[in-house]
Amino acid sequence: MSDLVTYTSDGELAVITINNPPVNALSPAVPEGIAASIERANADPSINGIVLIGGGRTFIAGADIKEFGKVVAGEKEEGSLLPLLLALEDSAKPVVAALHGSAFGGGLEIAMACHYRVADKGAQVGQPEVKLGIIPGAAGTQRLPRLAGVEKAVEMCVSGAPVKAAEALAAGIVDQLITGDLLAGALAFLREKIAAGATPPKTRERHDKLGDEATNAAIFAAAREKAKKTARGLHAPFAAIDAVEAATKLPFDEGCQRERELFRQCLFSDQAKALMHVFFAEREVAKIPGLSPEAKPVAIQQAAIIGAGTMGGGIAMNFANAGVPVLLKETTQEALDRGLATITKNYANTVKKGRLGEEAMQQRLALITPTLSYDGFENADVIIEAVFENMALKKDIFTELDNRAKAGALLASNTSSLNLDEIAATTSRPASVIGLHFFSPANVMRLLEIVRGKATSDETIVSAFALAKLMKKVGVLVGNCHGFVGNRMFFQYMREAYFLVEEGAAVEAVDKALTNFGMAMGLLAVDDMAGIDVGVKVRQENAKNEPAGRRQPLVADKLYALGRYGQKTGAGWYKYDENRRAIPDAEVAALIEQTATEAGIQRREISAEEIVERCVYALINEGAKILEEGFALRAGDIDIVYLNGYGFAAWRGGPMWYADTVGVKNVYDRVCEFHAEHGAWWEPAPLLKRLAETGGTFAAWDKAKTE
Ligand code: 3H9
Repeated sequence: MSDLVTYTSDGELAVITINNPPVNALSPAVPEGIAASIERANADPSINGIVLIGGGRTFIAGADIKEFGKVVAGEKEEGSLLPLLLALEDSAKPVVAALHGSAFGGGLEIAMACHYRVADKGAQVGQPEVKLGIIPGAAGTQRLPRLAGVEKAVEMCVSGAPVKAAEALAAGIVDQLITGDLLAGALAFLREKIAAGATPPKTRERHDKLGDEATNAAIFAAAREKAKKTARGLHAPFAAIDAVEAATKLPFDEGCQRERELFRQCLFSDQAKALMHVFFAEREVAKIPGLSPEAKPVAIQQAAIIGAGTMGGGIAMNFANAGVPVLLKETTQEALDRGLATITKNYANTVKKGRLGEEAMQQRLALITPTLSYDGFENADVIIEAVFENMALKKDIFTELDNRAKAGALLASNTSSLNLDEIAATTSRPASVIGLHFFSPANVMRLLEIVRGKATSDETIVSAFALAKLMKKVGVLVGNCHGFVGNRMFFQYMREAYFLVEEGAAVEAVDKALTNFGMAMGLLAVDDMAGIDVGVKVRQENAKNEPAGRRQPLVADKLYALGRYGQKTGAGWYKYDENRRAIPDAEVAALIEQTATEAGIQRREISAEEIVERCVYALINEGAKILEEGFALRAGDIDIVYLNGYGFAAWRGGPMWYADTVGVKNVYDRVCEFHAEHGAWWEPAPLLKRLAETGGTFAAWDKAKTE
């Protein structure tokens, strides 16, 4: 028997326990161990029923995702769970799956092949495969509609969202909820069934919930329509619908074969590889090599924020949402009132959408204490400065904080561009100073750049990561360079969009090429949303540090001069109707053409492919520089920044993963062409060159660094 699966008995019942920490993923020895245990129980005349349960914190979180990588790379044969599932379902002795934690993916598929399912109240079940770019591959799309009905099965397989135990009970996925000890409850449940002489039901033989053709057709059509909007560019959600449809039209075995075909198409796709990369990159990002294991995060019981503007207000909401009391300081009553009014309006909108109760809103608001003084700051465990980007002002604030904050408190700046070390140097405790770069709207965006200064201590870093977790954000450690990781790359990315329109691409053509590629928004629409005035100021600031004589964008400055600041003024690169819908503007097209002609820029047709290459390869080239200079720890970290802060499509894996997908050499060759054509902005990153010349990848570079 494998070590990962143990076999014990409780009187006349066998208990099969899976012990494959941390999440009981289905590494090969697990299905083997379960199969052997089922056989043993069936061969033992003293046993008349079987409980299958997970040891540790969960039932089974699904297939081992690492194994998929090996299958796709051809390093390993693809196994199938189907024989095990049939063995479970055909077991002469009844089998009950006892669920706690997560029964996800292959875990739920195993549970559905058992005759009964009982669940701890806190358990969750789900088919999250689409989030990895695949679909259930062990009859999940065939058994789930038989238990929960077609509509629920489609919803679960297409969204990948987990379902809580009570909902799973209502849907018919589980048969009973257990209060108290799960194993004892499962044993009692099974004894009752055996005493009643019940015939163990086989899910695959059920048809009562498979619906009729007309109703099902409407369900599938609606699901496909919805997926076109919510899963733009993704293949797996559509494959999941096809597979559930097969359950309604084909006998079980044929349905399983169809599912298998669709599963394999997805598994070997670039989308699945990219999404599995994202899964692991999200978990790697919090692992910081070299930190002292002794470094422990400070407990965050009281927070304080300076500045109640858009950023400060959003950050205060993050604390309130996490149940942490927060002081919110401003310099005038008027600014404070304005800040609180915005926070209240934001919460009220969430209540209106039905995503928050009125009482919860009041509780959260009550956690935010507005103030005009520093009183109470001495009790704060974390203080975040979120005033506008002015070094002198920030230095004054940090001097004040140094006098007031208690020892060990985290002193953070939300600067997006200023030198953190200079800010830290005004204090007597630079080890406690860190950058926390939130993205707007700070209460919504998942990304948090954690900026490590020269003197930032390990304790401060682990505390910042703990804070990110508390706020349900993904923290990424970055170095203290201009623009840090995200914006430093964004400058290059946006610049290419500006240049492309001047060279002949229509504004809407640039945006469409990028959204077709998978970006959440086109870059020029982003510029209009963020504010052309903001972009111009940032560029003017950047230009001070750039070598003279480089080509600079021209049209954005002209839009600024015309007062076309973007959405907020109703016009920017686009004009906007009363619903803030972007409409292409002939005036802008004329302005671009005139500006380009005056500057002697040769205008030409530009393909969507070139638009994507110019914008995305600019990101990759800068990302490679950042990596080699050590301002990001891993290429995967850069991907996480772009996926969570800049609307890069997850199924592309992020810019650095995308470079590997296209082939680093191909990217490098194109960068060299752009360099020859467009000059110094395109100086190839030495790391990109090296990887291209040695057949390397960013993924391998990451791996070599962590080994
Ligand atoms: C599938 O089942 C296909 C089937 O149809 C069968 C076809 C044949 N594999 O997230 P955490 C690791 S597809 C390998 O931090 P949490 C994870 O990397 C699968 N490793 O914990 C991390 O490692 P490390 C469908 C996995 O408590 C550690 O476990 N299932 C897997 O916040 C802890 O993870 C899914 O997609 C895995 N399946 O959340 C479920 N899962 O410590 C994916 C986790 O070295 N998993 N690890 O960084 C999850 O959603 C969450 O991990 C879970 C726990 C909710 C379970």
